[in-house]
Amino acid sequence: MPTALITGVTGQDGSYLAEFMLGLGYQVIGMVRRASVVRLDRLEAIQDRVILAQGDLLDQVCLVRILQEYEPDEIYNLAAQSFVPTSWHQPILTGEVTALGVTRMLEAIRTVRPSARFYQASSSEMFGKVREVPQKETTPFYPRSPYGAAKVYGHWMTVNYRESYGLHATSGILFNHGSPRRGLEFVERKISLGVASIKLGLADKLPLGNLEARRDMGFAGDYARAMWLMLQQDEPDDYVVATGETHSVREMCDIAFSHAGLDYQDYVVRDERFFRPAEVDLLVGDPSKAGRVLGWEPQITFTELMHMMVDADLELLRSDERVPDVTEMTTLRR
Ligand code: NAP
Ligand code: F7E
Repeated sequence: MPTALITGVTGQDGSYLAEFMLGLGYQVIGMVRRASVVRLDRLEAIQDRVILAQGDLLDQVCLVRILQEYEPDEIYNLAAQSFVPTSWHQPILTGEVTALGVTRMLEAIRTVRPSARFYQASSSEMFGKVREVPQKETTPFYPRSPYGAAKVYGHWMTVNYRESYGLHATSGILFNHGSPRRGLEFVERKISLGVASIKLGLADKLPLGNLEARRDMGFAGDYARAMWLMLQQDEPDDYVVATGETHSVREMCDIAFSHAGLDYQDYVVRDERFFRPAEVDLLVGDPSKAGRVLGWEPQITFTELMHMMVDADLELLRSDERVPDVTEMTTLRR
């Protein structure tokens, strides 16, 4: 039974990847950082089958120890400070975790587990102010946030450890992907939860920032499969994972509100606090290499994703569960 280590296992992607790999027969080690209240909600269905290892990307020694103890065959580095607005509030932390954290893991691998295959969760945010449309593996980077810059560093360190030390180190350049498990502060989840709240009479407005930004957005479950496929290749490489379509935040609103029988124009209000110091206006990926080499293609369309998320949030709000209001935590003063 091969062993996989997943950092960021408590996150959206970590939970989908862990589920997928358990289904393939892997032993899954999930790295979890210490918190005063441990949140394993996304792992509820598989918690008894994932081995949890306490660790943090800020701590080099614990990474070495985890690799020594579990001897993983595959390592998926999904942990990051992943919310772009927070990266302006906490640029140093974002650099420590999202950028240097990659080097800490690569150094641990090089030192104690050089045979392991490594996956780095790179991001379309690296393309930022895009130099080419659509964006592909060879498109130059122009990050527009501390988060984007940190991901560029992590990407290049992955490439450098591959070329310098011969590690099987792969960078997956993933475009936006959501799901019912998406963090509440990301726009597609904020919209789906907003629609559900309005539909059930729990809110009457949805404050949003830039409605004209365009994103290439797929379903997280499809993207987890692509991560695994990348590490099954004989040679490590870089891959863009995307749908090839782009949609504005306005279109996201239209699709989500319409699904609940509502008109978004009656509820969405412009809120300056959600505009960013620098915006990424247009992302659209060219996933043809992933299709050709990995045989990967997305199964869930953008519209299906938005419908799935609205339905899941309606169900969530109809249950007794309390949903925290994260709005005030995620605003940005310019
Ligand atoms: P997410 O839901 O925000 O999950 C991030 C994970 O990282 C959580 O498990 C979090 O743990 C963990 N983490 C944060 N700081 C850590 C630290 N210092 N040490 C160890 N773990 C830490 O993110 P996601 O959407 O699943 O994304 C997964 C990865 O893909 C991230 O690297 C993200 O930057 C990247 N990415 C995401 C997208 C997307 O659209 N979703 C696209 C491209 C790339 P806690 O639960 O304890 O907070
Ligand atoms: O913003 C606009 C906002 O925060 C998307 C992360 O997973 O994908 C994600 O980063 C767009 C931006 O995601 C609101 O200005 C308008 O243009 O959902 P987001 P992101 O910044 O694209 C990449 C690939 C990652 O790697 C990241 O980890 O939506 N927008 N109004 C808003 N965004 C938010 N969050 N909230 C609003 O009210």
